[in-house]
Amino acid sequence: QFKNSEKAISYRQSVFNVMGNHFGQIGAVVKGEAPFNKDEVAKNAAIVATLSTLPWQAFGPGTEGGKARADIWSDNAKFKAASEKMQLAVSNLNTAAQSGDLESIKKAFGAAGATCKGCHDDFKKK
Ligand code: ASC
Repeated sequence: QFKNSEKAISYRQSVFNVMGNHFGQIGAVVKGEAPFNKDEVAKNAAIVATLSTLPWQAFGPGTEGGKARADIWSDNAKFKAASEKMQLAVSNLNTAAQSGDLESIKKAFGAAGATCKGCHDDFKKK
């Protein structure tokens, strides 16, 4: 799928970048910095949920580099578990967003953000 490690790194960084943008748009609503528009939040959550499935294929053998820590490859089961936790949390956020209930969205957003941070703490270089 990727011609070389640079392509894989660029792919996964691009996905995380776009994911962070749309997750951040929901965050602004959750923090009261932007008005709550149900349709916008639902759209952003669906984008995040779809994107959350993509980066993992770009962490294959021989694609070390970027801000990825070596633990991703040396403790791949732990990385995979963390990625699955994030995908589940983001899927729950999407469910809440489609319901349009702001309190549920806030809760699910906090839970999803914690899985982003957890994985960064363990697997991302500072
Ligand atoms: C974001 C973003 C992250 C997470 C993380 C949550 O908006 O880009 O990586 O939230 O900061 O703690």
